[in-house]
Parts: sequence; C-alpha cells; structure tokens
Amino acid sequence: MQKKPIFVTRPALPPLSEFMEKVAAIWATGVITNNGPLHQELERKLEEYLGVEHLSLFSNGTLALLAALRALDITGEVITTPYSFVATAHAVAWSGLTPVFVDTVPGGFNIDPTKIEEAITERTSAILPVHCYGYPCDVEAIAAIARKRSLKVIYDAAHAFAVSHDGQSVLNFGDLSVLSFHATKVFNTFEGGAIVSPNAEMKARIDSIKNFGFQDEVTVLEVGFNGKMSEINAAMGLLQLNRIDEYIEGRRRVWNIYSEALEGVPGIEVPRVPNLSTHNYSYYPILIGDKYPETRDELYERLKTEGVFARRYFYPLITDLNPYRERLQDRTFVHAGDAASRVLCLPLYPDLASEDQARVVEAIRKVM
Ligand code: T4K
Repeated sequence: MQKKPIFVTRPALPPLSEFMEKVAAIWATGVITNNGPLHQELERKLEEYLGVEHLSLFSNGTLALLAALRALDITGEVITTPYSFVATAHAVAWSGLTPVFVDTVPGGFNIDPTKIEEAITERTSAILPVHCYGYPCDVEAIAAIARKRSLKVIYDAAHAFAVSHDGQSVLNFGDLSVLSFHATKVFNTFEGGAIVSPNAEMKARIDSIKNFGFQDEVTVLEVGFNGKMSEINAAMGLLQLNRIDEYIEGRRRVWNIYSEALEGVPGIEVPRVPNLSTHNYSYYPILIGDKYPETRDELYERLKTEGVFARRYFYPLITDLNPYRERLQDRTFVHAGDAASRVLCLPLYPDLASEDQARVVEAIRKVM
C-alpha cells in the first residue's frame, strides 16, 4: 500500500470560517486591491509584530527584491551568494545588473564576509546577502565592509520572518530587507512579500515603484511596475498574524524532536540554533557525512520511495544553473558546494503529526 506522502512543508492555514468572514467584508466594500484597508492594517500590524518602522507589502518576494534594487539605484555589479533560491540571483540579473558570487562560510550557509572585499571592483555598488534558513548573516562584518567601500546592503530575508539578532529584528540591519510570504514560508499570505525600509521617504519611493511609479493621479515619478498585494492576501496575512506565535512554537517542537532523535546518528549533522538570535525554525537542514551509509542523494531518493518528500534546498548551487554558469568569473565555491552536495531539508511545519515525524526519523535511522 502506498504510504501517505509527507511533504517538506505544508502551509499553516487559519480556520476557513474566519477567512470567509474576511472575504465577506471585502465583498461588502468592493475594495479588493490598491492599498485597501486590510493592506494598510497588515502593514501596521507587521511593523509592530516584527519590531520594524516602515514596511511595504508586495505581491511576492521576487518583485520586492526587484523594487529594492531599484529603490537604492543599484548599478553594475552586486555581490551575492550562490547558496540560495534562484530568485536571489534572478532579481539581480533581471534588473540588468551582474551578480558576482562569493562563497559561504565554512560549516555554515551564509556568505563569507572575509571573501567579499576581494570580489569588489569599481563596478560594485551593492551586497545582497541571504539570511539562509533564518540564520542571521554576520551583519556587523558586512556593515563594516559596506561602510568602508561605500556599498549598499540589501538583505534577502525571505527566510528571516520574526528572527532577531543582538536584541532586535534582523530586518533592521542593512539598507533594506526583503521578506517572502510564499505558501512555503513561516508566515504566508498565499503569495506575498515585503520590504523593510529605514525611513518614511524610502517607503514612499518603494510604494511608488510597486504602483507603476505613481505619486498621484497625474504624476508618474519613474518607471515602476505592479507589485501590489491584494486585499485577499492581506486578509490572509491578518489571520495568520493572530496565530504566528503558535505556528513558530509548533515548529520549535518539531525541530527539537528531530534534534533529539538524530543527534549522535553517525554521519548526520543536525542544525544548531544560533546563540544571539531568536530563531523561527523555518527549515531543518541536515548535512549528510561520510559516516552515514548512504550518500545524500541515495537518502533523498529512498525517502521518496517511503513517501517522505524532503528537499535539497539549495542544490544545485545557483552558479551551476544554466543562466549563471556562463557568467562565472574565475571563482570557486568550496564551502557552498560542500553544503549543496550534503544538505537535506526535512519535513517541518507546525502541525506535522508526531507519527509522521516518527516515520521520517525511522526512515533515516533504519539503515544504520
Ligand atoms: N529569496 C529566497 C532566499 C527564497 O527562498 C525565495 C523563495 C525567494 C527569494 C523568492 O520569494 P517568492 O517570490 O517566492 O515570494 C519554494 C517556493 O516557491 C519559494 O517561495 C521558496 N523561496 C523556495 C525555497 O521554495 P519550490 O519550488 O520548492 O516549491 P514547491 O511548490 O515544490 O513546494 C514545496 C512543498 O511545499 C510541496 O512539496 C508541498 C508544499 N506546498 C507547496 C505549495 C506551493 C503546499 O503544501 N502547498 C502549496 O501551496 O519553491
């Protein structure tokens, strides 16, 4: 008999009745998009919850990345990481800019600040690091380089919802931070995203860029696009926000069960919670080493036959994908390559049933 599939994630969903009430309210007003009341309420409530001052909602994280690059007038080359979802590099390339890839730290998943300076040229204008799996980058080292070399920093914080660093939101570091509210994320609005800005002027420019560049009915300030979030997505966000602490707590519970069950299994490296930050438990990336009887890919394939759909985020490296391979400078990505060849993200979501999680653990342990 085919086993019930267990996916890498399932979206947390509010009760349908609550959602339908919100839908009815939208129907009653007839305001379904363009900075409607729910959109405004969600921006305010997210600012409050996340501990940030100025947040602009978007229809997805990728468009938010494009708007962030435009809002800071980035030109030429952008230093980024090969170890991410392809959207990070796509946003740079789609903007007509050149991504310049820098390796990740040994034993970690984020860009290595000690390798950034050697990648800077006279064309470099920004750094686009990723807080991969919600682990904060070395924001202090990156800020020091940016200051010294007059570069802008945009954090791809798609995984970093509700993550704090050194006592404050990690979204307050850098010039801008970009979030994703996709279905697979800790906080989802079906599709969605946001930019966190340091001041009201920057938020106003970003809000204009995502609305075709309009300032008012008759004034278009610049070439913008349509990146607006609809009222239906905002309604979903408001309901999700009511339960977000519960969702994160559910994730923490699942995370801890994995760590207890897998710690000490030869050849399995379990992820650590970073000391200085409040974590969101967005992913559970294990690294498969030589002492495990199967390679990562053998394990990945076998798990699938057992109905466990773990994912190799982020394999292949972006630098091994067709659009980027040919642009490669003379650089190697030893540590990012090592992580990409050994990583496996295990199923993790707030209401992962304990018997399903036990199936995942058993499938991993049984070849020992
Ligand atoms: N920067 C970073 C660092 C990112 O990770 C991402 C997105 C972005 C930027 C761009 O943000 P957005 O423009 O997406 O807002 C997923 C997501 O589509 C993507 O948002 C995410 N990163 C990436 C890491 O993962 P896939 O192709 O792996 O998704 P998919 O459809 O295979 O879904 C994985 C599993 O989730 C499915 O097996 C089942 C479950 N699922 C998925 C969806 C969509 C559901 O249960 N329900 C659903 O509706 O990319």
